[in-house]
Amino acid sequence: MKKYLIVLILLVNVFVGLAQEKPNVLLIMVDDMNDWVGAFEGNQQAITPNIDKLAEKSIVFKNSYCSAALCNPSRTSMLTGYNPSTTGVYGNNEVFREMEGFENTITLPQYFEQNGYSTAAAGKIFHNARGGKEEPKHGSDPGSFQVERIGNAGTVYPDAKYRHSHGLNLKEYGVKGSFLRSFDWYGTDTKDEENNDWKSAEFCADYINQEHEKPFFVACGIFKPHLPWYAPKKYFDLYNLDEIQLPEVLENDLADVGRMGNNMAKKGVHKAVLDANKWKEAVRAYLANISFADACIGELLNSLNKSPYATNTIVVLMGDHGWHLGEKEHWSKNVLWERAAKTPLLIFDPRNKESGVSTKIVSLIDVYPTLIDLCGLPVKDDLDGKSIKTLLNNPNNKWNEVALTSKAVGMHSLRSEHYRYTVYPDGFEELYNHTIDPNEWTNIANDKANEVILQRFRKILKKKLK
Ligand SMILES: [Ca+2]
Ligand SMILES: [Ca+2]
Repeated sequence: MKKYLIVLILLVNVFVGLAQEKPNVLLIMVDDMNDWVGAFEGNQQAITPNIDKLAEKSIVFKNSYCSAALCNPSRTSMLTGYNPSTTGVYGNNEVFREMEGFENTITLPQYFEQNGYSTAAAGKIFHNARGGKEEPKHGSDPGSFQVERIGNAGTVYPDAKYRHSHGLNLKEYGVKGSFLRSFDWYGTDTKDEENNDWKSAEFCADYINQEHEKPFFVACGIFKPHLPWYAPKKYFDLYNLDEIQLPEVLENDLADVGRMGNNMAKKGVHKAVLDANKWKEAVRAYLANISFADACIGELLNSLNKSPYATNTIVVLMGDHGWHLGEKEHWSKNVLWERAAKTPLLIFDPRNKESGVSTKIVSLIDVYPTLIDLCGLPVKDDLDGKSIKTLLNNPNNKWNEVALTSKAVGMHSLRSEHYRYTVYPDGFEELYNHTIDPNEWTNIANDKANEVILQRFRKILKKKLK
């Protein structure tokens, strides 16, 4: 009798297991968004009510880092699950499918499709999977999504006469390349819904609100606060220019970062901004564009919450990397310091009773294995990251990981709980003690007392690069 009872209980468990549907996934990726978001506390002035509301019921990862502080390598890494040092994709021009051995990579959405999900995307998810040789440049890796709305530019451009109305003459300051054109801001006379990010949010909202037979994986790429900072004027008006607080900076901060570190910083832009007294304006423009991104995200989340899928959809929100606004005389990204390497990550799992903040060190490379884990898909054992599910169960669980951010071969940075270690191809090293120096002002790599710490980081890096 007892035997039969055990068999019966086992069978019931199997049927209950089969009947439980897999959760859906909504992944929101915000381009160039640093931690100037209310819930992430990188800037107290930031007005981001929609992300903050989502954060309240999520696990917020306040120490989350990208694999590379640039669109293509960061996104490639997150979506393939491989570090830049694994694929060789460090810049914006490489295409992972053209790298030897990675032609048939199963990307994150493809893995979900293989495991019974419908997939869709809108806006910029992949950066440049077609190598920029074909239009559309952004948003697509052929085969990654079943349904896709590809959109490139972020917003409606103002009339030509209003462009570069900030009056900066960047050329005079030795600034070159696309920055000359794109480093601009203006509060446009446009409605939210005329802007591309809003359309991407609407597309994803409409997709979610269809009837779904299979669980879905939908990715929404929000292009703002990527340059140029054109957003509807009402988002600029949220911030009083006179009250804008500037980032804390140290004079001659670059004195101890070496030749290559100095070369990374866009010092010309910083000088131009200072000379024209436009620092506050630029900071306000970035904040305004984050607020606009937040409004688009709110539109999408409100729609999800009203849908039949509100209670079985995991929401993951992230940036692709951070952004400097004058710290270390640098503007933009693509450097190995904290402000560029750190980017928001939060995960809302409606099944999770926990919410709160985790200060453990996590990386966007962990998103792929984490989502597999949360959705109960088979383990994919060739990924470089690690599931952070244990931190969703308890944000303070034991966790001793170190995040790797890379810029080029031989140019890497590691972030542990207390330190940032960076090495350049010429062997120059930086070491910052975050316990007492959160702005990374003082490079202590030269201090003989830190040799043991340096040796430990050199060893970790070697292991990470395999
Ligand atoms: Ca980006
Ligand atoms: Ca310094």
